[in-house]
Amino acid sequence: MINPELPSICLIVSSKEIPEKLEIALKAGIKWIQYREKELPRKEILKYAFWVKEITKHYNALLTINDYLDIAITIKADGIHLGQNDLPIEVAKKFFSGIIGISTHNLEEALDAQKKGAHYIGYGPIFYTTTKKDALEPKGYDMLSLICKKIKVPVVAIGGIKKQHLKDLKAMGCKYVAIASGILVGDVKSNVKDFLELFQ
Ligand code: TZP
Ligand code: MG
Repeated sequence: MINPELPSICLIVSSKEIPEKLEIALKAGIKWIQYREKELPRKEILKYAFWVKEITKHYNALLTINDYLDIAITIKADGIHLGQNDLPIEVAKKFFSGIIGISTHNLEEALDAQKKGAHYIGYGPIFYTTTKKDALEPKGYDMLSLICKKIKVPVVAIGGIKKQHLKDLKAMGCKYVAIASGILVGDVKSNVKDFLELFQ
């Protein structure tokens, strides 16, 4: 796979949002879902992953799976998202021909992921977040702006991003964001509408 077309907004969901909030978001126009589950046993995660796959397929949206390559392969997901402590990208590439995204937290990690063939990188957390339990200190805008300039594959900004940040993010050349609470807390339909209007 070479340079997949990625939608500009990735919505991160867990089992808590399946199926209601997930379906509202997709109906409202979200075209990229990442299924991310940290708490459940693997068997349960697989069940939810099949369910998300069915729903995203219905809405013609892209689906990436966080952490679990075996599950991504089993459900025929479009992509896998791996952290710095997950399976190395070189190994994932041997078994999976879909989209591979890598979480990064500094320029070195971003350059390394790009060199090893990541199709996109995640970078963050940009702001404070409670969604990720072990999130690092917020990185702010400056390094994001540099990373967006230096990295050729899509850079997906993540962590605490809300509607009010989108204008600044766009202005610094950031074309992709991954969002959980900014869309999932409150009125999902109207949040999606605002995000699409402000960022697409
Ligand atoms: N990785 C870095 S921050 C984060 C993840 C999964 C959480 C994103 O969620 P939110 O609610 O948009 O901060
Ligand atoms: Mg991970």
